[in-house]
Amino acid sequence: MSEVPFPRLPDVSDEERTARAKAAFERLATRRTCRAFADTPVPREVIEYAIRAAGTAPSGANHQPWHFTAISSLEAKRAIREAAEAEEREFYAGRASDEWLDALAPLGTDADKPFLETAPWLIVCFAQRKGGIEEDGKTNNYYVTESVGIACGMLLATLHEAGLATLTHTPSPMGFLREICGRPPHEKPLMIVVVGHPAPDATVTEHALIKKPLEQIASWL
Ligand code: IYR
Repeated sequence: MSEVPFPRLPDVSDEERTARAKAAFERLATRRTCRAFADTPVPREVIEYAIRAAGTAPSGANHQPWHFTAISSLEAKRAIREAAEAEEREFYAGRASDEWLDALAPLGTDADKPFLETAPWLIVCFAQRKGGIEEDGKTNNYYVTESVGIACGMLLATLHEAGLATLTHTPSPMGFLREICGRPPHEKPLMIVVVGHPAPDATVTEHALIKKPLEQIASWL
């Protein structure tokens, strides 16, 4: 086992540290899920950096059990939209429980997903159930969902920093994404991150603005 020194961190006062934490919180707190996208293009390089950022996430045994398929071709976006809407129609027409549909009501979502075609980029995020660093498809991976969840969070944060709108879309079931993206059976699609500029008339529901306060989400011992 060879080691290198821990990388240098910014040498700032606690006051400056607090200011940086507050600034980061305030920037991230302005992220809103977007459900109406403009068709304005976004350079591939932005997506490349966001995926690179996601790829630096911590992961079980550093196996990096993720794969991101970035899609800008209209043909592939259309195929995803068609398959997702077919699943969503069944979901809204009865596959989902009444309790689930009630919980979704304040979001105003339905089976129509035009953004899957309008937005310039769809990033399909896959979790590799097996493979290790070598991606041999056999070696065990660990804490896969946790690792890919963290990577997706870093992907979203980077895209937000780049001034872009995002939506995490989870059609259910989403096995069709594996076929469209040409991924192997041991990879499980986790979510589609829809990326682009918001449509000029995009809105957010007031429900989305309700955030639990610190006192509720944290306790201190
Ligand atoms: N996948 C469906 C339903 C949906 C489920 C949850 I939980 C949400 O937070 C939002 C939507 C859809 O995309 O419409």
